[in-house]
Amino acid sequence: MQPPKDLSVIPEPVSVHGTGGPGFTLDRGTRILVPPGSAAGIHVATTLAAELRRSTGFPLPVASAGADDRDGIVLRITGTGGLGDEGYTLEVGDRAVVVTSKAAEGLFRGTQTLRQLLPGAIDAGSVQRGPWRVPAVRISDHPRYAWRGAALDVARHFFGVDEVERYIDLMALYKLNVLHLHLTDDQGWRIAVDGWPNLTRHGGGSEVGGGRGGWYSKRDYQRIVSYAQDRYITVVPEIDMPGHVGAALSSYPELNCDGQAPPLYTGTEVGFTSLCIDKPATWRFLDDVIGELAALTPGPWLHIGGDEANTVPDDRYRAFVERVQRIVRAHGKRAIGWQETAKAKLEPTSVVQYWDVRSSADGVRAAARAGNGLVLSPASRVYLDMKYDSGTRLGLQWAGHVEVRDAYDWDPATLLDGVDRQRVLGVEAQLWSETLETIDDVEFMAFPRLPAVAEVGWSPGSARDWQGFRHRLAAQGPRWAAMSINYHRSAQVPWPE
Ligand code: IFG
Repeated sequence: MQPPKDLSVIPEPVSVHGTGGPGFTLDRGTRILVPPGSAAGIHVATTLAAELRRSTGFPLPVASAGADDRDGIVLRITGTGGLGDEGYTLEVGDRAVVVTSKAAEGLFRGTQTLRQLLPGAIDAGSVQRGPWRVPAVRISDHPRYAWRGAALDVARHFFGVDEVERYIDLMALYKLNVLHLHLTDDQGWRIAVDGWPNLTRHGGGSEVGGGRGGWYSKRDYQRIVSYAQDRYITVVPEIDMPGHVGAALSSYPELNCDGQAPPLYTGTEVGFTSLCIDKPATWRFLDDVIGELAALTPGPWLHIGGDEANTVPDDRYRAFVERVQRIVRAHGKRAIGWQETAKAKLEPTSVVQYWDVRSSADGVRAAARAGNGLVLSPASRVYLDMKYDSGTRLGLQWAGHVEVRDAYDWDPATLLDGVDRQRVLGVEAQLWSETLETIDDVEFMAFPRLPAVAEVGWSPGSARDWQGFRHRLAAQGPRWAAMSINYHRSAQVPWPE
């Protein structure tokens, strides 16, 4: 049976069927039932309960499901199933909503769909009037790509823990599962390193335009990591090297070839800095930084940057990348680098992130042919710091204007010809902060384009079409208003009045 016409779930699930009947109504007596003994399942349930209690005012107790328990929101973990760890089924009857998955991660993804099946007011931060109806549907769903990322540049302008947690909340609603934090650049160093305290004490104290900057203590960084983990989002920290290192060079004279520490840079040019590749101090520095960051990062990846090292000759660059990969491996992590790193001999587990649509992708193709995985971030599609159009106050435009449809209407499987589809691990939206100073700025550039990229990463290519998406996007407007998201009312989307 056809699902209700006004259904708006983003990303579009693999399959949605109407099941007839009145559907389910959340009320004061609703309980959230979890598999007995599953700590992860209980965690998913308590996260959901907290969100639903806030806007309904209902008690929504979390309880262990008895064998004959049928009523309420029932979360089930099967431990098996072809939909994978992130896949789930969601069945809405008149007495229960049942979310079933092989693993707790899939339950969490399914609860994001449940949120979107409820009226947008369910996501408000205060008690709203119901009724809280869930339409009678049966959904079976699982992601197309394993890597569905969003990158946030906290180096050009610093964003505090609360602001990063807000961004994580917005990512989670659209089933994104990788947060790439661009922690270091010419304008700022944002993560404390015990062995090199000046990196933050000096290098963290500024930003583009000369503002006060800021940085994460190890405790702050761990808060971000656990907040992300609670939402099944993996943090991928980036220490950009050998270029984009002005804040580190300004913090330690010995890192500079001439022994002189330049002043902190507050402009927005790129490509003019580099580590002093032949100095022993540089390699002590890199081993300490990578080692301390790896110890703080539960995820398997460490991003080594590698972009725009314009002052480094190719042979020195290749030797640098090859040596840094070995350090990353020695600290138990796998390297991911921008597409320039494909010039070097990559380790089998290293991943190449494609971004620069102005230059040849032949190196990326060669890496894919050699078996390396790719993450696709084509700037003309997913660089959300690009202006929507010439009227956008914020943002840059070196890759052109990126409207919502540009971010949506492309296929990662066919973006780069001559690349085996199996090599594409997924997609990642970038948000560089040269022109972004507040979380409102971040939200304006990320919404509505981030949900578009999320659907590109999650939904089957066959299920995606721009006309259908733009209407589902419009129906998210009231939800974003309820969440106080400062979104751009793109003229491409038929927003409800
Ligand atoms: N390219 C630079 C970023 C940032 C960006 C702004 C990459 C990999 C332009 N490198 O994107 O640091 O300046 O759009």
